Amino acid sequence: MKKHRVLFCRYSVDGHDRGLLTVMNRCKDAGMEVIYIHFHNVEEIVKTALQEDVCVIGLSSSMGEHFPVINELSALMQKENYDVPVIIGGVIPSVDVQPLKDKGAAEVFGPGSSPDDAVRIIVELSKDKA
Ligand code: B12
Repeated sequence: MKKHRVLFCRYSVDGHDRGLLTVMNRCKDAGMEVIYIHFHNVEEIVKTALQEDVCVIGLSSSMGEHFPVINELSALMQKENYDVPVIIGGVIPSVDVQPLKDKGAAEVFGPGSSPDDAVRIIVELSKDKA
């Protein structure tokens, strides 16, 4: 399998990393290249994604900042004319899933979601780019 490159990020001062670490390890086990940054703003996220030429951006948000981060990221990506699928996980209420998708998230992984499903979706989303 060709390597899938994924950028995982925790936004701002969000220190919750247990779920994200599980997902990242599962991705590595599946043969993906994983790049991980944390405590970054959206400008740094987009800059890193471009530099690293990633197939998918995976955000983690557990401090109730999922709407601001998706809004800011989508706006910046549009401005830069940069198009790569963005997925988001973390402590996200189920009622927020569809609104997040409407705002640009390709998929949303809340509490109790399966890391194997995340791997499967990432492979699917990056198949044209890997
Ligand atoms: C453990 C925990 C902590 C630990 C974090 C340890 C660590 N290294 O992660 C500690 C004690 C450090 C902590 C601190 C704080 N916490 Co806390 N914490 C929790 C708690 C109890 C569990 C989170 C967890 O680990 N769950 C287990 C993992 C496996 O699940 P998960 O994170 O949801 O991940 C799953 C999916 O979401 C998915 N996933 C996650 N990210 C991503 C990313 C991608 C790309 C993908 C595909 C999937 C994915 O993968 C997992 C698969 O199932 C939650 C409450 C809760 N019920 O969730 C509060 C909670 C998240 N914490 C909260 C708060 C307020 C804080 C503090 C501000 C408390 C304080 N006053 O100091 C600080 C913040 C510190 C900081 N700077 O971040 C609030 C957040 C409120 C909000 N959303 O608005 C919560 C919801 C508690 C609450 N009910 O109030 N916390």
